[in-house]
Amino acid sequence: MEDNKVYRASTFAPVNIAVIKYWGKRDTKLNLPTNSSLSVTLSQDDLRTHTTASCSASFASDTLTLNGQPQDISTPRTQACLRELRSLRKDLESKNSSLSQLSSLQLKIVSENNFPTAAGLASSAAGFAALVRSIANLYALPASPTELSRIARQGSGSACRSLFGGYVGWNHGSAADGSDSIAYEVAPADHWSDMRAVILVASAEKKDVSSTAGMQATVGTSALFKARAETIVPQRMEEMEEAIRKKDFAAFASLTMRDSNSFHATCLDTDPPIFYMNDTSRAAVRVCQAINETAGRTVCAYTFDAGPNAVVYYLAADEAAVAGTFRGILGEKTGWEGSRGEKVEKAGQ
Ligand code: 2P0
Repeated sequence: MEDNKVYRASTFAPVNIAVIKYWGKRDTKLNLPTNSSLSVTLSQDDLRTHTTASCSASFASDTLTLNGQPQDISTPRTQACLRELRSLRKDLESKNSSLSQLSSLQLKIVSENNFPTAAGLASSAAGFAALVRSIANLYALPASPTELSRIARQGSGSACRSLFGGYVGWNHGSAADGSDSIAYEVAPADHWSDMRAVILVASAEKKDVSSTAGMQATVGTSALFKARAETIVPQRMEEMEEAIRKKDFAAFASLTMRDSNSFHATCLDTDPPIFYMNDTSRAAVRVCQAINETAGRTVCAYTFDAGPNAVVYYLAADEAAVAGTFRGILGEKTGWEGSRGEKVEKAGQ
């Protein structure tokens, strides 16, 4: 191995937005969820993380920067991802002595998000997916997206779903070591390629209550949570997979909106209550209802994550009725960031 040679690999990872929400862990160390979840991966032409991983004997320590700012790489979650990836590379090196000993070199990881970090726009999902895949590429690991999803999950639960495009499930699994808590493809993007998402940025501020802290407060105190995890979500997972298989937008939309409401209801049922949606969010719900009523059929579906921003799913044929309506009112509404607060994404990529 040349002394100061720098080995390098880069990747993009897209944001995913859940339509059946992950909220609650049965194991906080391994990020094992109490319920399964399902998401749509957005186009990586739009919201995405770009990460370059490099390693060299000239690097003194592992480092991570995000948007030019040094990050703490010593957190147990990041360390779990690095440990697993290095161990897979070590296995390869032990089987093939002609391979460079990259597993013993320090890593430099450089990430850029092209959207606000930690504002409920799934930044940790794209972030850990890109981190894991860039290092897997650097190490030339023969790991499948499923195997990488198991590793990325330990960085951030929702990250496991960003290793796949299209419509993606995440099995809660039952093994204590998390080996079966992995993401899987429900349908590829081209199965339902006219799905679109408009993102309404009510606030690009960092959220008050982190997902990790919020979901464990819900697990510990919400009476509604048990019913959601044990009964409501398992049934919705089946119904949502069927809606996607049949490309039934009305069913997809109804399940998406109801599951967002159910998730935010458990947040409100947490002691002390957690408010992620605000007045602007509720205005977006009412606009969606009005759009559907005017159309005389369901043409759009809102969903909110751990923040006030709305993601509204619709089909390309209804672009004018949905994105057009939001475009028409954005400039007039206080609370929205004017036209900058609206972004049309191609979903299901
Ligand atoms: C989701 N969210 O399914 C849900 C809906 C927020 C609301 O996954 O603690 O950042 O890193 O595993 O993945 C946000 O939680 O939490 C999330 P950790 P994560 O997309």
